[in-house]
Amino acid sequence: MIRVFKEGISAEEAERALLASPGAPALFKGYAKHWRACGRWTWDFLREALGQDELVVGDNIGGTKRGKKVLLAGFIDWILGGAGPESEPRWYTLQYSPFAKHPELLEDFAFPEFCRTLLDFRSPADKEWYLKKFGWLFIGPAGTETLPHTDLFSTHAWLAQIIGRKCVSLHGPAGEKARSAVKRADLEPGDVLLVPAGQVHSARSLEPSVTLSFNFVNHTNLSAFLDAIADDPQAWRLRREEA
Ligand SMILES: O=C(O)CCC(=O)C(=O)O
Ligand SMILES: [Fe+2]
Repeated sequence: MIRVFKEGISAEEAERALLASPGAPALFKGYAKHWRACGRWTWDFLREALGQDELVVGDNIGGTKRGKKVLLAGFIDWILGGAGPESEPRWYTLQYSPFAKHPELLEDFAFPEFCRTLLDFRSPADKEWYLKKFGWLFIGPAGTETLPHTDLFSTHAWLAQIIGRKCVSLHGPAGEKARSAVKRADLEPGDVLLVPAGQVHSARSLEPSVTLSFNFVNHTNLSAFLDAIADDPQAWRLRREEA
């Protein structure tokens, strides 16, 4: 079973619970409910604030064969208009990271206290790089899919559900195919899910959906993170160089 913490848990309680078993996924019901993003980030708001952003959408995340460039405004209109016939791909934002370009969005949420990151660099340039490379908005209609994967460089991730419902599956160790090895976390707006480093996960939206997510490093995955960089220095260099 995935650990579920009831709404109303304090930051201290959440932190204590996670310290007791740092490697396990955890769902914090309603933890983000009081963030300004929950409520403020409506479809209309996102269309207004970010509509002129150009981004790439694909037919899924992780195995995408098709991709196309869109303006977010038009993409939101397509979602709100019913996302076309079933035969059309469930287009989904791929690697959309608006937080460096739109830093005012950062005023509308806070990293959960139990997800403080050592990657939160001090210099403005490094901070901007972190926001661009490790922060995501996943936006799409009902039925979008993210295929099973682990996150980059053995980072942990926190996901906050902002609009719509989404089902995240947490899979057993690689090779273990049994359905019983899959645990489900059903996310509603305001829920926060912690996906620990190395955890295979996949996702499917049940309704038109907006999910906010950041990858992070803390003391529990720092050595795995450094190992991942050492194992693939070229990939790390590319990530550092990309603007
Ligand atoms: O919400 C999704 O579709 C994927 C989320 C995810 O894999 C992540 O944030 O690491
Ligand atoms: Fe992921």
